[in-house]
Amino acid sequence: MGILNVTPDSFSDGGLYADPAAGIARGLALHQSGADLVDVGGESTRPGARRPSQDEELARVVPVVRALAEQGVVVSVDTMRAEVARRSVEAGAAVVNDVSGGLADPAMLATVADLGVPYVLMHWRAHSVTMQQHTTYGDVVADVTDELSQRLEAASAVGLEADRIILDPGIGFSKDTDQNWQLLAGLDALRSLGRPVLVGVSRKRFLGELLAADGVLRPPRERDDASHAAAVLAAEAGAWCVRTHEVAAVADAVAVVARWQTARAASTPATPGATPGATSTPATPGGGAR
Ligand code: PMM
Repeated sequence: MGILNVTPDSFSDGGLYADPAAGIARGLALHQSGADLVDVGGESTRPGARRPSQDEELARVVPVVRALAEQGVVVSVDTMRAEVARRSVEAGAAVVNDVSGGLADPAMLATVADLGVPYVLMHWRAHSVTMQQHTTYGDVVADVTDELSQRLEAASAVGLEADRIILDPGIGFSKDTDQNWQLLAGLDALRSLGRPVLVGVSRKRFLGELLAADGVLRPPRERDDASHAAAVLAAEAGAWCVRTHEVAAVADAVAVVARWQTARAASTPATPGATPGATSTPATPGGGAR
């Protein structure tokens, strides 16, 4: 999944693609670099970000979604608003990616149920302004898995069935650095919910902290090598999709992981009682499971 933030204020690429023509060109470039999905977002979710109005978000997102979809790009729309999801799908988006897992807008789950597209349901506790005040967990892996499971139930209750849902632990959202690492190391727990898992680590702060020198965080645009390593580890741990700013490198890297896994599967004797492919994959348009 290639990241296209058509915002003035995202943490690593804010302002670069705020102009629709620049956003469309970037989306096409991500597609040509090997992105199975291009994720178009019009609201920055960096800690402390101000929310745009719905009209601002629509004006940023819909023209870019439409132009990319018309040119054959499989687009997901990164939004917490049901109306933006609806208008984007009408403009050609194939997937709704909601970082709030349906909590920010009470109409979201029913809207997506009605739209009939796949839905990325991310773990979330609060909007960006206060999200880092909500990092209390007993066991972060167990609690995130449990809260996602409750969201699956909420989705099912309004007719959005689990077979259309992709789960995401929400790296960096209401988590401190250690909690992010624990979640990445504990992806198996999330996978036990039986849904494909999407992981977004690209250029995030916890990598900047890992690579800090003399107490100064590594800047976002100098975190790509670490982001790629984390994406590879997530893919190896069974992530179905990884979200990245640098598609070409990550597409090559996950191709290596996939080939490695195929070779391992061929050389490993079948375990009695194991269920191959226990995680079913939603029919993501154009998307091969990675
Ligand atoms: N992270 C960001 C935005 N959208 N969507 C999903 N599903 N998962 C994520 O981890 C995620 C997301 C924030 O990062 P950005 O500003 O680089 O887009």
